[in-house]
Amino acid sequence: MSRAVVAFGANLGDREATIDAAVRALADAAGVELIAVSPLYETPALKTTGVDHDAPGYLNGVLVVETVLDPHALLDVLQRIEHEQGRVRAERWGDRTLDLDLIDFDGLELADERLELPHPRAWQRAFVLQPWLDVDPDAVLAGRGPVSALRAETSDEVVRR
Ligand code: PH2
Ligand code: MG
Ligand code: MG
Repeated sequence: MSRAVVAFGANLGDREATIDAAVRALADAAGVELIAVSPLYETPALKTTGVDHDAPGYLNGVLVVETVLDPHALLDVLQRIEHEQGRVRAERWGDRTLDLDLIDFDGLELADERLELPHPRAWQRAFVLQPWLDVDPDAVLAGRGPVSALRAETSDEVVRR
């Protein structure tokens, strides 16, 4: 059994309904057991050009799962759920109905053409670190250290729902 942290984000459509459906789909996926769901946070859209207060805001949070799947098989499940929830892949960091990102998988460090673990930008995003801390105050990000210390260094705005 492995333990994985999955971050979710949505900034188009009925964000909460989409997230609810995604959480249910992940809990129902073969070989995946849902362990924890974080509180939801309202966060301004981060674009490649910086924070964009004119873009629709995100609802962000994280899920903890236990799984018998390997990281790539879990990624397949996440991408299937994104697709089912109407995700269209357009521009990088563009608006989306649902984004599911694999953040951590048993503290594994790997990088290939499909997947980088841990998620390469998680360490600097309060919208990932804060909900992760809520469900696991002792969490550690592989290669970076305690999530609590990383969170203290971030300043992007997260407002708990
Ligand atoms: N995800 C992105 C880009 N920008 N901004 C917020 N607030 N929340 C996100 O989840 C997010 C983002 C790329 O995945
Ligand atoms: Mg993302
Ligand atoms: Mg993604």
